[in-house]
Amino acid sequence: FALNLHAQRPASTNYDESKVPEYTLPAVLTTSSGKKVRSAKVWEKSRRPEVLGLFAENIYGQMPLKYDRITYSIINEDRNSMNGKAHLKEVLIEVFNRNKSVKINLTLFIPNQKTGPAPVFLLINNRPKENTDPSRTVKSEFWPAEVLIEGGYAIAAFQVNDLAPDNKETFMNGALQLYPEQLNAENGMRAIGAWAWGASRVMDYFETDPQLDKKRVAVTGHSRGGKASLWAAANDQRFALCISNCSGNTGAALARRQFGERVKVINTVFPHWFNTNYKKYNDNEDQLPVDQHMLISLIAPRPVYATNASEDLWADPRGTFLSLKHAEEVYELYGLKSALPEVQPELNTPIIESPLAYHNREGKHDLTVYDWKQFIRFADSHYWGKKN
Ligand code: GTR
Repeated sequence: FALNLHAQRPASTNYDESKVPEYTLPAVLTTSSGKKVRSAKVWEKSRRPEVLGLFAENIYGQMPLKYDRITYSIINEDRNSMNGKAHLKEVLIEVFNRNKSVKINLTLFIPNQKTGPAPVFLLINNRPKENTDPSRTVKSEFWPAEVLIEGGYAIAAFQVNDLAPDNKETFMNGALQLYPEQLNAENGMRAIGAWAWGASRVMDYFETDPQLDKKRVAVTGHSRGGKASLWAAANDQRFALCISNCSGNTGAALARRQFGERVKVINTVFPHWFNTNYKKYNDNEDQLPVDQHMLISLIAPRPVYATNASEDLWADPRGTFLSLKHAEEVYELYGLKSALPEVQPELNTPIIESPLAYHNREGKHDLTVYDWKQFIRFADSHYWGKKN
């Protein structure tokens, strides 16, 4: 997989800061009719829906909201997992629409030491299922469930293939079965949209579980999963926090910088991730009516944490930091002051006590225990004002 992945990176990829072209970002606070947005009220009433619509139309596709029925069954449960520290629930979520259904397998650990409902981290898992092993025979840094339980958090995950197999030939064999009209639409939902849709169906389940604090659910993802976590939080305001790890192009990084991965490459290698309209922007980023700072802005006033790894220039760490910076003006409409510095922080220096949070970890493109420990600090500080 890794070898293959690097073979798909063109020799023309730019990693040189001095070769980043000059660019002008679309103004997040100016409506399409040229009106300047000066209040949270006007943002929410007119500009926010417009921006959300532009992302759906040009990139991620529509987000279907209706379905006929949803059922939840606990298929396995252990009140004494992790040596009594956690309550394991394996939940089968089945969503029905027009005589078709999709099954989402959720793994969930809830801390036993907690009085009252527990806040939750939900990972949109784009790695093999073993990374979220319910039996804990396999322990992975990618989803270090014990660390989260120790920190007082419930931890949940579902695998993206349940919603849309990550494959250009078979991605439609999942949530898209419920919405076949999406497939023929140029602005229709595709794989990343389906994964985000799945996160919302998991949220539907969380709302029914009295052991969980549904006002404190963080949606998290790594890389392609991190693109989906941003899109999920933009659409579904029930997510209290959004964390996007190494999400790069069409995730948290600015497209117009044309640094590392570009729109044409992502659309060529992963044609099933985004809608058909997005292909118009191949080698044509400047024509996009949005850039990724506007996706982050859609999540305001809820906190967003975007992270990178130093060796992962493909995901443009600097472009991710700048994207957060350009979202600041939307948070300011809510009276929220970001603590991000003017220039990209040093490696391993998380800026956490801020509605727009950032770190660039030393090392490779991955999700590690270091990252998760920062996510816990981020949630602690936003939920309980706990200082680090
Ligand atoms: C790469 C892709 C990136 C990122 C990554 C991943 O091949 O170019 O956009 O999503 O995969 O998901 O690990």
